[in-house]
Amino acid sequence: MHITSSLLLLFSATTAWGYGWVAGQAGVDPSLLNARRYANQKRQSSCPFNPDHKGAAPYSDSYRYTGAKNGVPGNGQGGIKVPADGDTAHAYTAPGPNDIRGPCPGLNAAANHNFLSHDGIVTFSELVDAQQNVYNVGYDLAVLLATLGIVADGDVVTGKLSIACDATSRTALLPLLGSQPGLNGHNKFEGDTSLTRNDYFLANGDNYSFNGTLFAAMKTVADRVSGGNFDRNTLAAYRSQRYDESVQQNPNFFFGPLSLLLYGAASFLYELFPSYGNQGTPDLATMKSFFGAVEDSSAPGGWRHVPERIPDNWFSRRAPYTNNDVTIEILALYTAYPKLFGGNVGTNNFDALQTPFGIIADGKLPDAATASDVLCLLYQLGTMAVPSSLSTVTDITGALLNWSVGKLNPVFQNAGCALKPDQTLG
Ligand code: HEM
Ligand SMILES: *[C@@H]1O[C@H](CO)[C@@H](O)[C@H](O)[C@H]1NC(C)=O
Ligand SMILES: *[C@@H]1O[C@H](CO)[C@@H](O)[C@H](O)[C@H]1NC(C)=O
Ligand SMILES: CC(=O)N[C@H]1CO[C@H](CO)[C@@H](O)[C@@H]1O
Repeated sequence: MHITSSLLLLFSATTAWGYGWVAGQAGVDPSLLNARRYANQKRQSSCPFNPDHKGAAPYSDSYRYTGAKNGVPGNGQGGIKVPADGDTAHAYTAPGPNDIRGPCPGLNAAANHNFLSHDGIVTFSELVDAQQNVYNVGYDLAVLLATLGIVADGDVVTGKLSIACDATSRTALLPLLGSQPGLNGHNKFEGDTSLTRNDYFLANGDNYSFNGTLFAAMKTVADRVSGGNFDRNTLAAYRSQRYDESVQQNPNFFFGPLSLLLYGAASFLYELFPSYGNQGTPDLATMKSFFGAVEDSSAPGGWRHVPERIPDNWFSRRAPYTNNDVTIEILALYTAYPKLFGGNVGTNNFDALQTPFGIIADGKLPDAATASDVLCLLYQLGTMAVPSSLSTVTDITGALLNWSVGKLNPVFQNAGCALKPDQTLG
């Protein structure tokens, strides 16, 4: 509790998640970081607005999937056809110009099938239910991702999150508390070295649009490494390549502890996207559907973007994909090509993180790190993240921590991590 508060103070001083790590390092020009924050503000002014906010399509008794509903855990039994035959409420519906879609293909696809609110303004419960019912993400991981998403980029008072750009007027109860940037907010949840999205700095602040050149590059690695499959070997090699490109090209490259989540997202390609999950094949056809990639020789990189879609005749993975499973994959992907945490202070001029954080020391995960160490690190990140709303008001600190501790402690009960006490603040 004491440690957490001082970390929070440290972070709120620099305002945005991530910058705190780099700003204090020797040789860092903090004005670059501020410039980036400005660009962020400017970009957010054109967030689409759909006056017709419907909420996710309700689950009927005929089509229950895992039974997850209103935030209540499902039964973890997958192998279910999604959307089920006859479940017209969850049929594919293309997003309109006023619907928000962002950097996450998994959430975009779920929204395009009304498992999340079609306008892209989603709630904690919608996120937890949809991850279980569509992909058979385990309840524990579904809660972890939804909590990290909302703490970092959403509003803990209303429990709402925009899956892309800043939609504060719709996610915040009190706009006074500041603005919530949505999942596009840089270096909160969204980070550099994404698979198919540009680094924020390299694309004038567009870190959320699908980039056909990057999709083509990922396919090239799949062809070279795994006979065209997007499996663990492919993703490990391609993530390593993306990191190296960022070091060489992006003077503002930042790779903090939260970047471990990007390894988790990479594992979703071969653990969640194939029909029957890890029992299916992570082939090109599957990736095309979930990433919304269409071959088109006139498009950049030869790939045009269309809305993300669950493939026809697709089944969710049989066993739930749990916190334990994902951290095993994070560690496997990382250790195949270990990378330093830290940031660039200029093009091809990388400073490793000097300050130890959790199990991270000397800028890297130690060789002896276990999946459960990684999981506890994620817990730590989830219970100390500074929401964007803290940029103007700092006295909701306690309530915010209480919120995420309250969400995470129940699912971390048996994870072997040192849990923070629920605080009852007067
Ligand atoms: C509440 C749950 C979730 C949240 C808040 C979330 C958020 C995000 C964000 C912010 C990114 C961008 C990270 C970056 O590359 O900079 C991302 C990437 C990604 N997400 Fe999610 N996500 C969630 C669940 C899922 C699920 C269930 C799946 C798959 C079934 C998924 C698949 C992916 C993939 C494949 C990427 C990488 C895209 C790329 O790098 O091109 N996500 N997610
Ligand atoms: C896509 O990514 C490539 C490789 O990083 C980059 O050269 C190109 O400018 C990007 N395209 C867009 C439209 O951002
Ligand atoms: C803290 O969270 C608990 C549940 O986890 C809740 O009962 C309590 O009211 C919360 N306190 C504050 C001040 O938010
Ligand atoms: C602000 C910004 O860079 N917007 C760009 C987002 O990406 C699309 C297509 O990738 C461009 O058309 C926008 O100009």
